[in-house]
Amino acid sequence: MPRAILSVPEISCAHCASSIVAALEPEDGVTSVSVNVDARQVHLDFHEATISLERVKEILLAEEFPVEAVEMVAG
Ligand SMILES: [Cu+2]
Repeated sequence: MPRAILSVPEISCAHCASSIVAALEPEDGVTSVSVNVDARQVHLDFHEATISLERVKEILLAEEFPVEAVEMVAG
């Protein structure tokens, strides 16, 4: 299962983190979401066959958290 680290510069506080988790966690294909506020990163485990990274970016953009960069890590 892929794991992505998304750089999201707009993350500034715990409220941002809970908004992001609330937006992504219910989505089919998302198995784990965590937010590192200090690093302004979202750590995401997901099933690529069910949800694309592009869809994840759209969801975050709709919440006014544009994704600046994506790093894929072994998962
Ligand atoms: Cu905030």
